Amino acid sequence: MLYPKANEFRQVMDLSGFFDFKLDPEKRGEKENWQKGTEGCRVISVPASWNEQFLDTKNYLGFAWYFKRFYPPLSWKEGRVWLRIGAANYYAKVWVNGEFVGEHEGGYLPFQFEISDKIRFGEENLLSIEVENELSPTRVPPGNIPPEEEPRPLRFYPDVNFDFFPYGGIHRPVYLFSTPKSYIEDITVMTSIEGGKGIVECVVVKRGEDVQEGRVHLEGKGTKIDQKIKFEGNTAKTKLTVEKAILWSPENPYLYELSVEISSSKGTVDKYCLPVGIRTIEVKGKKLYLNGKPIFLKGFGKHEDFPVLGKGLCLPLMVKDYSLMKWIGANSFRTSHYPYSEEMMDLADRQGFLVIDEIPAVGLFFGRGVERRLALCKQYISELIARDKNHPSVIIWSIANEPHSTKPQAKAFFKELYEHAKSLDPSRPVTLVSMLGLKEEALEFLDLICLNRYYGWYTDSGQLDIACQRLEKELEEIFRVHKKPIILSEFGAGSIAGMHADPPEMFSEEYQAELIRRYCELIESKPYMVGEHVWCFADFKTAQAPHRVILNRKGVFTRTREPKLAAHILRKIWRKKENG
Ligand code: BDP
Repeated sequence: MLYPKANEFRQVMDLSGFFDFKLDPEKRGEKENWQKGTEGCRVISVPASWNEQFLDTKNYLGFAWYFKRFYPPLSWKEGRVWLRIGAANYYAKVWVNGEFVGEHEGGYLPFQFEISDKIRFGEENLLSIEVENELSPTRVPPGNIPPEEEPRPLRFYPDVNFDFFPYGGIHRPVYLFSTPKSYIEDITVMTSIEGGKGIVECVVVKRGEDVQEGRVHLEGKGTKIDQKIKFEGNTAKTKLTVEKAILWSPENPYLYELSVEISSSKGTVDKYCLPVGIRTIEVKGKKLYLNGKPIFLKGFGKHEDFPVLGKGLCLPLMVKDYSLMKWIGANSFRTSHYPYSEEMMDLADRQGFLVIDEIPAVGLFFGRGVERRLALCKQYISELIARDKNHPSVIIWSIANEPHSTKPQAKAFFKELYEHAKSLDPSRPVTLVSMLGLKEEALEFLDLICLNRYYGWYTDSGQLDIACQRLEKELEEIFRVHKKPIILSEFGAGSIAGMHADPPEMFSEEYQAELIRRYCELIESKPYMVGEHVWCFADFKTAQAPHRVILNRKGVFTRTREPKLAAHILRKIWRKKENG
């Protein structure tokens, strides 16, 4: 799925901004034809969650409607017109001028529909989007699970089976864009290295019978390659060889520019440009290799989360987060616990961050409705790989976070997801982020192991000596059994900024800093450990429960991005390593 980009053949119109908005708690909208517009709306901003824009929507879980009036440019008449929504949580239905155009389940991946036959040129058009964020055990991520099916000592309000706030609404941009009638539907790029040469394999998929051929052009420092492509059916494949390739890496995130053109007998009909980073990623023995060299991941689990915006895209915040991650010496992060925006992935490519890209499979359980959850996870994997396959920054796919894999069918469930991901992308390692450790049977077939541990916090509270002993013992055991590289994908402690204690005590900045320091020291002493991701980058909003103080406070930055003591300590640890 290609991100909408403008050039001489394609135009993009951003519909983000103010929309008309109306809650529909009784689900009357569709029956009463709100798809054609309705009275009594208020103004809402898109992209952003609805929860904190008003006083009465904070905990709203239900149906809501968004309306926008727009004029498509007359110059789009000859081609095709598309509508694309970056993400809407959780379920969206779309109408144009009262006519249904499509629907999408899942809150964190883009969806698009061709609307050429619904649009009216020279007139005002109406876009209506119904979004609904009810919690249900058969959704992924799940919520409202009856206690007898999934016993939990602490339940959140709202009743989510995950530790972040169930924000609702249109969270990413809404674009109208045009393509020519015959157009480039998809491009897949895979890179490898042979000696000093970079190999760039491209697969181009087109639509349009009049198109039989085209060209691919790759350009960069000292490189200019131009190659003809011929379509067989709708697909054309080619392989480009870059002599003396400049490899993409965190130290030098070099991007070549690939441009693909397709042509009919009348000449070029469509074009699409894509940045390409030439790199390899591989698990071998107990190490993870980037471009054939062992790499150690330093970084965080994060969230898309900020006051008022909720989970809405905010570009300045994104730039700020990357600058803080650079400042602290991180080289990577995990998109815990759902795919982040496409804009975030573009910046990761440009700034040289390594990303563990995760589907929204958090809080999975294996009771009733498991088939539906499996189908959804497969859909998310397909959509995520289609969206992010061309990003050099993405080095690992994560197929779940902390599943409650206590039932026997969990192993087969994850085997199916693992094989699905591998069949779509054989070039990247696939993992699952586990809390069960050796009891997680999927560790047998995953390419590498991601483990979350909270010794010294949820267990052995306040006792860092014991915590570190337990961690060491467990890591050694897991490696002895599975002989695979391990990333400690979550560890940390809550701290309330400004709270101090000496000797360190839970919730003080000192305790959080000391726990993180000791964990890092231990992790870095083990040759099979290939990464440390602190939980969490910044404090974030959760649903309400007795173990949360308005926010989850495990951020090394506050929710508004002020550094806590742990940030300064991590900076010392991570920057020291960088300097040798
Ligand atoms: C882990 C989860 C993460 C939580 C974290 C915590 O993966 O979503 O926020 O623990 O409890 O279990 O802080």
